[in-house]
Amino acid sequence: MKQMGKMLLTRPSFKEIVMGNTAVVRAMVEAGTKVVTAYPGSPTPEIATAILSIPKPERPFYFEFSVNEKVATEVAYGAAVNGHLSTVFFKSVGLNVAADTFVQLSLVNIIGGMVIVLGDDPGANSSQNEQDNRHFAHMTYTPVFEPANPTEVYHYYKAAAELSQQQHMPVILRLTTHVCHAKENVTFQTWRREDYDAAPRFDPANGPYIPLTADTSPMKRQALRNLEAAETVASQTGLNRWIDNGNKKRGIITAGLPFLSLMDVLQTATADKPDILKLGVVYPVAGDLIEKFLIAHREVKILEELDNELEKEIKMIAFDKNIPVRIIGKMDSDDWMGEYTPDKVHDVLRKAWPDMLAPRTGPGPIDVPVPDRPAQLCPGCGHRSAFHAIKQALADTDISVADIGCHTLGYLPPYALGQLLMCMGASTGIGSGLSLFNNTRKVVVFMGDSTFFHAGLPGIVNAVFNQHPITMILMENGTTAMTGHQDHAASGKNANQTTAPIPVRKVLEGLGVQHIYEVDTYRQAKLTARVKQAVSDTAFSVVIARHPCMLKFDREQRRDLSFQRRQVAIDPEKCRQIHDCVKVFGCPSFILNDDGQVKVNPDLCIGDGSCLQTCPASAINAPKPVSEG
Ligand SMILES: Cc1ncc(C[n+]2csc(CCOP(=O)(O)OP(=O)(O)O)c2C)c(N)n1
Repeated sequence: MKQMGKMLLTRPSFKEIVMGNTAVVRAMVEAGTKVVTAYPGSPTPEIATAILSIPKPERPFYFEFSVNEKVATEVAYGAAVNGHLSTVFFKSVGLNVAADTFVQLSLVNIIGGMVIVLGDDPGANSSQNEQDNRHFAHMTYTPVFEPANPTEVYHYYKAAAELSQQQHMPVILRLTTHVCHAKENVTFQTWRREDYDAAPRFDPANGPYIPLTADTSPMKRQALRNLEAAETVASQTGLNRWIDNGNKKRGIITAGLPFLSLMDVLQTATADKPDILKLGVVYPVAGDLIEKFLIAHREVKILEELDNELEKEIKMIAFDKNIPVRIIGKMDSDDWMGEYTPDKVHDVLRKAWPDMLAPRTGPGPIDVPVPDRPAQLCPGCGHRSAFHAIKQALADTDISVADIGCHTLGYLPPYALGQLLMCMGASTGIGSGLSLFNNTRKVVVFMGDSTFFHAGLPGIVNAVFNQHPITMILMENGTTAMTGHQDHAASGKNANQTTAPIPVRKVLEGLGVQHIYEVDTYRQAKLTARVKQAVSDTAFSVVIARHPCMLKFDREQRRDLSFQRRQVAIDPEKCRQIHDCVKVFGCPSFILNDDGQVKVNPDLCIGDGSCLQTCPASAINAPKPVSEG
């Protein structure tokens, strides 16, 4: 058993330095969670890594990557109404995909309990936006527990599971990027594997489970009653902490990462430290506790990342209870954005109370100049070879639509393919719209193979059904590359066993796509020819541009001790310093020196040779074995 897997099943209490994403898995084990589902997305993929480190026979719960967040939510819900404590986890924007199911969860009697672990992404480190999913909680009367560090992740998951099991309602454990990835020495409690009665306990009499017409009102009433009960729990739970610094004038109400940053910043306070109310349950808030805190201070600053959800709740309490307190919320647009790092919290607090903190001196960690590290495709990436070839097939005026995945990076120079981007699977629909009233500019859309199954199919069906004459380039690399190589429906493997791959081509044929071309992306001339042909088709056409993810392939090869590394080299005799390898093909393995000579970076080149065809002077020598120094 892998080390991490062993650790996660350790029976006696122990201490270990772990990420929030690992701590939550131990909490799942201890809480008796029986079903866990997910769709990969940063900042949560390491939760799956930790789960998969426990070999399947030892794993105390069922785990799957579902094809998208909505299906993952439905599988977890189905298990929960059958009596099994379940959990679904995904990234912030995943909730948009799951929403059509998620918004009904609070209406139904979830007898087994269900925790929704969300990875929100303040600062949009790896997302299309920095949406604050607390809004969804308010809309659906769903409680939100928000930890600040891995220890809290561990305890809060268990508390969320308990509340969910008690009230039969969904509970959100809201993690953010920092909380997922921060490491801490966490003390874990003992765990005993209990005998589990897995008998299916679904009973329609526990319902109604059909939220329709006359039943929706009583169901909503029940959801509101559950929320009230959750507020009582929120008030009584030890998850809210009042830190008394003896300050009768000033207090701060905060939660999550801002709390940690606040503790850092207050070390340099030049005035009396304010009292702090750190909320662990951020929705519904503990009304009585907040009322007492407001009464005890003349000024209260609300310190929260992203939107002003706490501020609104707290101002309502002050208004309703007629409490004479100055509540300081968001002060300008900067306060609404980004992660609340210590520098940010320093600036936000100084706006409220300039006397409490001296101006920041010197650059903060985020102001320190660092070399640019633009996002780029890996050396040997099949997507690069594809973009290089596809560019030759299109006119400058043609329109290309990107989708979400590693291939999104095609929008960057030197390829500049993908002029619009929205969300997973959206490229085909957007491209279809762009093709209307447009007889002059070809429309090409990109999509990855994981996305194809996740949200790509409806747009394709629509294009076939409504006869939109666009070309889709399906960038098939056999994996969900961008989020760390999770398997998908065409991979031939799921999280638990080998499985028959669902071939993309057959799916397309089944959907009625008439024009399908398949090319290995390393065969650039052929790919260019196929794309030219596809864009001249008058119906919806698909080019399957296939090449395995080379990062995954290369890593797997290197595990073999007899693996011999290979690299290309530039032949200085032949090189005419045209620099297409750097400026047109753009592989990061090539370094352009000041004297115009091109060198190969030995740390980066994987010897795939996809660059050879791009040099007009044929100055790149075929990959040769390199001796390890
Ligand atoms: C709704 C949603 N869920 C998850 C993600 C995280 N995510 C980013 S790209 C991607 C899929 C990438 O796989 P694929 O489409 O095969 O393209 P590849 O990266 O392999 O080129 C995922 C799951 C997201 N951005 N949005």
